[in-house]
Amino acid sequence: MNFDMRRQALQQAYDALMERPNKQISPGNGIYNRYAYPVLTAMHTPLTWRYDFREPQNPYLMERFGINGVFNAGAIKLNGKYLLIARVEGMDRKSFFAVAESDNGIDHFRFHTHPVVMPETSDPDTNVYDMRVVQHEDGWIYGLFCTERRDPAASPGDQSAAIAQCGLARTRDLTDWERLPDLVTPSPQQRNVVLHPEFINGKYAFYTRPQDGFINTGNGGGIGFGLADCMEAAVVKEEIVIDEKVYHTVYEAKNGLGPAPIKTAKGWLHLAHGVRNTAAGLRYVLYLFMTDLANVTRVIHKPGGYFMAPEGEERVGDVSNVLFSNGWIADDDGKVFIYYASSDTRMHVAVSTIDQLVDYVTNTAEDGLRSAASVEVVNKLIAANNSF
Ligand code: M1P
Repeated sequence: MNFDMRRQALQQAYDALMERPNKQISPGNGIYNRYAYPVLTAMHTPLTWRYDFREPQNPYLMERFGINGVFNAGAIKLNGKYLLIARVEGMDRKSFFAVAESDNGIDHFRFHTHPVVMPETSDPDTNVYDMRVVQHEDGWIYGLFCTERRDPAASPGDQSAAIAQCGLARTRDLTDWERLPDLVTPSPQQRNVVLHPEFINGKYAFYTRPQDGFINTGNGGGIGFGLADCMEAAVVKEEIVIDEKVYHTVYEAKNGLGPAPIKTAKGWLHLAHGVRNTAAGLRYVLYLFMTDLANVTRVIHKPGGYFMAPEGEERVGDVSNVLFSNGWIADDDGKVFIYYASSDTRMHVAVSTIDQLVDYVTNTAEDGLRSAASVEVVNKLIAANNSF
C-alpha cells in the first residue's frame, strides 16, 4: 500500500470510530444501563499524536508514538459539554492527561488537539495519572492526581520501588493549569485522593487513601478523610478512616474513593473501588455508599457487595479483572453518567439517575458478613414476593 492509500485507510478507520453511535444495553439490572461500546480507547487518540504524516520523514507511514491505553478518566460538564480528562498511557508506560469531549456524554467523544501540558513541581513527576476533577465552591476547578516518583531509598538493584503522592493543580478551562505543591499528609504514600466540593468548617476537605507501600496498603488502607487550611500549600495534619477494609468483602485488600461525591437530598453519594485478592490476581470492583449531609465522615448507607464488576470484554486488558472509576457527571435533570475504565485499558459509560442510585443505596441490604446472613436476605425477598 502506498503512502497516500495508507493515509486514507487510517483516516477512514478513525472517522468510522469517531462516528459510531453508542447503544444502550437493555434491560440492565434496574440500577444502571451499560453501553455497548467503549467511549474512549487508544484508537480514539488523534492520528496526529501517533503518526508523522510527512512522507519524506516517514515513508512507511509508521506509528512514531504508540498509545497503550486510555483509561481512568476524571469527568466534568462545562458549557454544556461532557468532558473526560483521561489517563493516556503511552507504550513507554508514561501516562499523561488529555481532554476529550462529547455533546451527549455517551458517544462521539473527541480529543482536543493537544494533550494537557501539566506543569511540574521542583521535584519532577515520573508518572502522573488518575485525575479527579472537582468543581469546588471556591470557584476553581481542581485536578487531584497521583504523582509517582522512584523511591529515593531504593537500592540500585530495585528499579520498581516507588512513592505515590497526591499532585494538585487548578484551572478554569481544563487547558491552562496552575500546578500547586503536592498534598502533604501523615501517610508515607497516597493514591486516590479526592477533594470534597464544598468547604467543611471553612476548610478544604480531602478524602485520602493512606498506604504504607506502593501496591499494598499495609497497615494503612481504607478511605481516609482530613482537612487543610488552604490549597496553595495543602497540609492534612490528621487523617481518619471513614470506610475501612473489611475481612471477606469485596474491599478486603484495599479500597479507594472514585470521583468527588454527588450531593443528594438524602446524603452524599460516593462511588469507590474495592479490591480483593484471588488466585488469578487482584480483582477491582466498584461499590457505592452514602454519607451524612451534616457529618460527611459518617457512612449512613452501604449496600453489600459490588455495584459493578468487570463483564465480558471488560474483564480482559493490560491489568485484567479491573473496573476503576474516577469520574461521573450528574445532570440537572437527575441523569447520572458513570464513566468507568476496564482492565486499565479503555473507558466506558453506564447511565443511571440520582433516584435510582439513592434507591439502590438506601434499599439494598448491607453486607451481613456471614453466609447465613445472605440467606436471610434472600429468604426475606422470597417472603415479600409471596406476600402479594
Ligand atoms: O491496576 C488497577 C489500579 O491500581 C491502582 O489503584 P489502587 O491504588 O487503588 O490499587 C492505580 O494504579 C490505578 O491507576 C489502577 O487502575
